[in-house]
Amino acid sequence: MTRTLIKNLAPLPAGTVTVAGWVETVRDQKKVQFVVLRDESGALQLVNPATRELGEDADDAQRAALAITEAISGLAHGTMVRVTGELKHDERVKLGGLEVKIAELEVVSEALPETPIADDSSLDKRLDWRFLDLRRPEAALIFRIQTTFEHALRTYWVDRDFIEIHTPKLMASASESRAELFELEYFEGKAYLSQSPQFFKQMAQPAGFGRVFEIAPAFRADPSFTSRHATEFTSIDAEFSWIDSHEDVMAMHEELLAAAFTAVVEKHGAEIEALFGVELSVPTLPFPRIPLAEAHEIVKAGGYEVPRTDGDLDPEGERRLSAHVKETYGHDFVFVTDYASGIRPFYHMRHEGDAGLTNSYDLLYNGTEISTGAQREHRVEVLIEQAREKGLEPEELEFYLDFFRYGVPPHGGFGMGLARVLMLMLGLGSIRETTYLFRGPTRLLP
Ligand code: AMO
Repeated sequence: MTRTLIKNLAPLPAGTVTVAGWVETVRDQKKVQFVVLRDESGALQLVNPATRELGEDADDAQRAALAITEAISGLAHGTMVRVTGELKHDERVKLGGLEVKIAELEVVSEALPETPIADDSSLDKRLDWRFLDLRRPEAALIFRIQTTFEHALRTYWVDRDFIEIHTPKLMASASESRAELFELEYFEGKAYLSQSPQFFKQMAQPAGFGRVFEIAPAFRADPSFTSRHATEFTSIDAEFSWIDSHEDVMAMHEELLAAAFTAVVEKHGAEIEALFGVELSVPTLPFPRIPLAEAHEIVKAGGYEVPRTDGDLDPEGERRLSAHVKETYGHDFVFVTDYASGIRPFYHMRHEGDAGLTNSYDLLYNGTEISTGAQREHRVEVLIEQAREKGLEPEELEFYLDFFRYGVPPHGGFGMGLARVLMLMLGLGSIRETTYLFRGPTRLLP
C-alpha cells in the first residue's frame, strides 16, 4: 500500500501526500475538524474545514466534502484510516510543525466506540488488552530498543566466531532447581519444559564448538508475583571453552554489555530521554567486582541485616549494595563474586583449596540481579560428587555426565534475563512492561 510514514514527512515540500494509521483523537468543531493520526513512526495533525450542510445547487465536490466531514465526526479512537491530502509546514502546529489538509479519507477498519483501556488503567488491565496497550509510543520504543540490543549482542558474538545454537525446550530432566519445573505429558511418559539451556550449551564444549550463544525462551514454574519473575522469559546465554576462571567469563560479559549499550545509546539515546526521562550512558570497563562475603559486610555496615539464612542477598540487599557501588564507584553494574557452594548449583566449579566457595558471580544492574555466570566443573568425578551432595541422583544425569567422559575443555558462561535488563535500563517497575506477552502464575492470556 502506498503511504508515507509520518516520520518521513518533515523533509518533504508542501504537496499531496498519503498517510495511514490509527485515529488517536478527534476534535470536531463546528467550522473545522482536527484529527490526530498515529502510525508506527509518529503522530500527525490532520485538518478538515467542516461542511455541515449542502445547498440545493451543491456539486460533487461539496457532496464529497460533506461525506468526509460526517466520516470524521463518526471516527472512533483506534479506527484505521488512510488519508490523502495537502501537506503544509506550519510552525504554529505543536505536533511537529506539520499539518495535512484532508482531501480523501478512507475508513479501512473501524474500532468499537468504547476503548477498553485508558492511560490510567491498571497494569493488569493493560495486559488484558496488550495489543492496544502496545500502541503507546513508549511500548513500541521498548521493543525497538530490544531489537537493537539483541542485534548488538549477536553482532558482538558473530564477530568473535561464536556459533548460535537452538537447544530443545522439551527435556527429560530439570536443568536448574527441581522446585521450578513444569512437567507435561509426553506420549506414554513425562517431559519437562526447559528451565535453561545449561546442559546443552555446555554440551557444545566437548562437541568442539568452542563458543556458543542462544537467545531463547526458558520456563520456570515459579509461583511468585514479583516485578522480576515470569514463568516464561527470554534467556540470553553464552558458553565458551578454554577459560582460566570465571574472571574470563566476566571479562566477556562486561565487554558484550558495553557493546550492546553503545548501540542502544547511539540509536535511541535521545528518544529514551524524551519518553522515559532516563539519560542512558555506556558503562565503563571494568565493572566493579565485590565478593559476596564483602557485599554482606557493606550492606550490614549500611544498617541492613539480610534476613535470609542461606547466605544469599535478598532484593533489598541487592538494592543497597548497588546504591553503595553507585556512590563509591559511580557505576550502575556490579559483579558479586565467589558465591558459597551451598547456594550454587552442582555444576559450578568450586575454588581450588576452598570447596565452600564457587568460581561464580551474579551481575547486578541498578539494584537487581540480571545474570548468573560461572566456570563449570568439568572433572566428572568431582561433578558426580557435587551432584550427590545436592541430593541429585547421578543415574538421572547420565546423559549430561557423559559430556565429561570423552575429553572436555575447561569452560564457563552465563545466563541473562532480557526483560530484566530492559526494565532496569528504562527505569520501569516490572518486567511485565518489557515482555511482549507476559506469562505468570495467573496469566496465560492473551
Ligand atoms: P539463573 O537461574 O540465575 O541462572 O537465571 C539467569 C538469569 O535469568 C533471569 N531469570 C528470570 N527472569 C524472569 N523470570 C524468571 N523466573 C527468571 N529466572 C531467571 C535472571 C537471571 O539472572 N543456567 C544458569 C545461568 C548460567 O550459569 O549460565 C541460570 O539459569 O535475569
